[in-house]
Amino acid sequence: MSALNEQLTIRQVRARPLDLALSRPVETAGGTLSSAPLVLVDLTTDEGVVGRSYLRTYTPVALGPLAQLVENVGALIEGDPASPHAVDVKLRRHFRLLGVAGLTGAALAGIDMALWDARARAAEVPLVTILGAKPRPIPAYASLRTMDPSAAAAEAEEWLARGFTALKLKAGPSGDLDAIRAVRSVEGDGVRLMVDYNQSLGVEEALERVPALDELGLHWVEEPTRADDYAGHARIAAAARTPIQLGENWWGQHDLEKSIAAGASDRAMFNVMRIGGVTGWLRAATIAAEAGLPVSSHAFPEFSAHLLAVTPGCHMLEYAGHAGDVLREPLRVENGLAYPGAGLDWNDQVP
Ligand code: SMN
Ligand code: MG
Repeated sequence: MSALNEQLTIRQVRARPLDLALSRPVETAGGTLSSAPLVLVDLTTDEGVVGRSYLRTYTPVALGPLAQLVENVGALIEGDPASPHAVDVKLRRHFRLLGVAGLTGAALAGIDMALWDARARAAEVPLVTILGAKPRPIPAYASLRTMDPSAAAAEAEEWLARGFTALKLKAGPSGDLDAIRAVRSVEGDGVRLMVDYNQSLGVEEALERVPALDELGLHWVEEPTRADDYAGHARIAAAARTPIQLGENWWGQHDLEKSIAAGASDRAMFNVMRIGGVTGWLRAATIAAEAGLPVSSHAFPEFSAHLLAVTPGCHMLEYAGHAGDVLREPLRVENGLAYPGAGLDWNDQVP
């Protein structure tokens, strides 16, 4: 099996834009998502193995450009061995002058994830196995889609009835306390609650508001202020007893390093598309472990379940199955535990 793995050669990278309707909009202080704009990536090899991944652009206006970029980048590696590390080095070198944040970083991550998926398929094992661990269930939390206090409380009840024991509420500069109290009122004992401000507070405002939440025993407060304001977050983290969570907006391990150097957060949260795909996640996981930061995931639960299983300081998986409808086998989550699955396959509705 491993011999086949060694021999895989990249034939073609195909990327298709798909603006997936969501059954329920996702509200955040950074805007409401009424659809999930996805780029579906299929990486074919000469040996017939296909690796797959998907990317998210959050706004449909970036969908076409990202799909085109993924295919253009794919053309640079046609005929190369399907080795994620070698491809990572080659593509980073190619983009040294442009940089590897934003759409470029997303495109590289999508190709990296598809390469790892291809390797796992060629070896006929789940991704977690080729990364060196046994598949194991990962503690997961449900991210609420609604911010209005009574709607959020009703949604929390649905997730608790499904067996989740950890929830995340998105909040903004107004109505946050009402929503937190409303969700708390339906929780039983032992339920963890996290609150995500999605960068919506000014630093001075957060310095008042976040320490005032300390009495509520929240499990973390996420991105209270602008994601790249590491110094601002460090001041908030020093002022609050509640742990501060950052990371979904880190583009690669260097942003993580800047955040650690500033003492900006008590926890880390990787988004596999921004942190650099599977290869970038593994690099970042080592750095986070050395800094003693527990690591959770942001979005992309299907890949994250495998990655968290090999991440020292694995904390929690964010269950936000926004892409679930395009997958033949959506991630299995039972009683608040996520089970790393097989590779991705698109369902029959995907053209
Ligand atoms: C979030 C970000 C982007 C889309 C949906 C939700 C949020 C989270 O920051 O952490 O879930
Ligand atoms: Mg967030």
